Amino acid sequence: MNKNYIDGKWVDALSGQTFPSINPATGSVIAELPKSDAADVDRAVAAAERAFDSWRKTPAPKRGEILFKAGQLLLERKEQLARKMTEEMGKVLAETRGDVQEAIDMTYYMAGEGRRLLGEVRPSELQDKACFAMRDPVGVVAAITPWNFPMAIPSWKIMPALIAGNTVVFKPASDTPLLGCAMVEILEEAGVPAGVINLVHGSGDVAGHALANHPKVSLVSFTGSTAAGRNIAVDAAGALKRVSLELGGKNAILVLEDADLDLAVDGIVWSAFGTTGQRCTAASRIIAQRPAVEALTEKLLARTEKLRLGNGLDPSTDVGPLINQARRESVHEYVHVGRQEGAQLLTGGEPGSGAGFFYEPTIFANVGPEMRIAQEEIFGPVTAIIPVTSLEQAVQVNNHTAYGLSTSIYTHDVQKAFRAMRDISTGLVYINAGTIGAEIHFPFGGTRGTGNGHREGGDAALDVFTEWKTCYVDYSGRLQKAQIDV
Ligand code: UN1
Repeated sequence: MNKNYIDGKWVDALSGQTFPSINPATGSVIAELPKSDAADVDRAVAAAERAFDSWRKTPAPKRGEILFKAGQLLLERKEQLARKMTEEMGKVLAETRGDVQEAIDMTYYMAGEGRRLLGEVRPSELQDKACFAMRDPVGVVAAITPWNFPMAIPSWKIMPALIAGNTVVFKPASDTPLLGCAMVEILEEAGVPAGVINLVHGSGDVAGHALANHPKVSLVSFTGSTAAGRNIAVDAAGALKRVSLELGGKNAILVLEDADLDLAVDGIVWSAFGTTGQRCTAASRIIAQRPAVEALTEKLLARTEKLRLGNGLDPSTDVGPLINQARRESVHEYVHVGRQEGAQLLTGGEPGSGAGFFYEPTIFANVGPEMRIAQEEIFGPVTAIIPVTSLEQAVQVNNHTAYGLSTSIYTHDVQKAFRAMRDISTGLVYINAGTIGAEIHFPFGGTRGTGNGHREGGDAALDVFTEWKTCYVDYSGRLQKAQIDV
């Protein structure tokens, strides 16, 4: 259903307006979706608010059974969802299958939490008194998600929110609305009651803004650009609204002189050009120790020049298109900036041919750590080789950006690997693997401008979607006073 989903019904925007979903590999319109505004958001939030009391009282294991069913439906439809995702978002089929798999994993994982949702039990300092802390849902959750992981990232937000007893208003990216519909159809079919999950399509500026600012929304969980995240945080501060932000990255792969260069090149190609560089975990910097630079560059260049651009549905394609024309212009602008800064363009640097929003995999060499292409998130298939002399310098350069999501280091030296793990200041660290490929049952997120201190995935997600309630039960039958000397 290419519509909004509010209070268990598929509906158009109240204004009757629509916007197109476009296949980025062909430029053609594949669907029209409701262009929602504050009035639609109001209805969705009201439905979520009404549904909250009965959902929070539904036993968590029962909520888990519904999520388990949703996981099964995702699994059954994995192939068809992956194809639809390639059509709407552009990345190659192997990756869209992975995206759906990540949603399956998260859904099953959170279904299991229905029989756990661990709290804390500790002894009381007083006799005949019990103390424990349990997790309460926060209320109506706004899930505002990006287009680069159209099923996986919504699942990171919606599944922990639902298992914890929250109700949700979901605003998927306006570039990937059909996958948002598919996710909600599955939740509906799995038995999520009316009002518990609601879907509102539209732009971030109008629908997203209205949702994030709605006074009845208790928590905003947002993944997207740092600029948009900052605005959400500023707006939410006045209302003391809970906000969980997952924002940009400027991730690096550190290649030390002793590294297995073929293995490193595998990791670089996958992390820099997979998803056409459109991951917040993408490797847009290669910080290489000088003795390794020449051989690494040669091998990387040879591999990169073999990559085939094309429609992600074609099995021979390695790299799909960028999501839209605006992104392509922005990537091209960064290539221009890199040239002006004096970096050496080794390969790529041009839009691909055809009607889609293709861009050639691009490598810059001799990049200085302070250049804009080494500091700013490009979100495209562009990576920059930065030569350094030592591990210490590599770590220092790595840590010195406005972001702090993911770092990888290639070395066989266990001492260096452990020093790097100690000193790298990003939320994710990989040893002898690229910067992408986080698993859903561990904390995911980053330091500095990558977020606001929260993590998705694992138990950490539950800390975002619940609030602690501590209960003290005095069964002594007399007044007992904590902390007071008798
Ligand atoms: C993102 O790019 O926003 O580790 C998320 C990874 C994926 C998730 C990426 N599992 O790259």
